[in-house]
Amino acid sequence: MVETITAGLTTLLMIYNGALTTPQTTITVGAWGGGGCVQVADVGYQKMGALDATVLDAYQGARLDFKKPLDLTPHFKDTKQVYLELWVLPRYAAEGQPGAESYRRVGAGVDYEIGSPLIISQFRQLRTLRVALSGPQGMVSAEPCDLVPATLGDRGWRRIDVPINKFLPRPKDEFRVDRMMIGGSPAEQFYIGQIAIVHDGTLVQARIVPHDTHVRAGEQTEVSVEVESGAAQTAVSWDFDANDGIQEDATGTAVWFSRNEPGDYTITYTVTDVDHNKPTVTGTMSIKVIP
Ligand SMILES: [Ca+2]
Repeated sequence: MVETITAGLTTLLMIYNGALTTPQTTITVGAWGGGGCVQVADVGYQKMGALDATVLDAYQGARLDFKKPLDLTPHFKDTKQVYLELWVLPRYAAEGQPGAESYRRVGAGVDYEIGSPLIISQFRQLRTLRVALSGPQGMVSAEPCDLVPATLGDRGWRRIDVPINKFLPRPKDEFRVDRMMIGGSPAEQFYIGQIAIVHDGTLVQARIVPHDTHVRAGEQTEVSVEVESGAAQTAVSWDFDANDGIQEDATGTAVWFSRNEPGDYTITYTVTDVDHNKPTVTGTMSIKVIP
């Protein structure tokens, strides 16, 4: 079954969707090293249930064993558009949710938007995940898998898309998986609501946010782009003066532009897929610096 889960992404293989028994396999969960993983009934409005995972470091965390090995062979062939996707929710964020109708601010790192179903939740500690897959043909692992803010979903659930070609070493031919291990650091507890193999054929798109076209010499003005990149993580680099070539004067989706010399400046932005799977996007904007 192929279902659309977010714009441009389609599910190729649902590995875990809240229940330990799926049409594909039966899953047993447990600890990997000193970590832990148990199935729980209902968290953060996730109706189906979730995995309650504890990771200690990159080599200790959650373990999922598949009774019937998952055949990932086809998904490791076309690696530029295929991702292993996990939906995760920091545990304290779910515990703090007082109810759908009464969001409130509950301390550093957790912002409940009043009257909106969107809850922005940061992990307290966890910064990177490490995911390993093993089976008769060996073991592959991907690290670090960054928890980037841009992949926030509804109600604090966070989408982590790990490019399949980040898993090393690359399987040669057949690749069947009977165990998945999820570690991370620094240590944290979080819920896993869904694990799937997804396809993303979309391209990176960048849109210039309206900005000042004139600025006084020495004064700052903000320039920014809105980036849509599907499952890919991107980085934005800026050059403030195309006359002397393209360098990196600033990084980030929104940056401050300032020049001391009056004149017409061509600003160039470059949006790069950090995993180099999607083509780079560049564009320019103009600003006149007046005396
Ligand atoms: Ca330049």
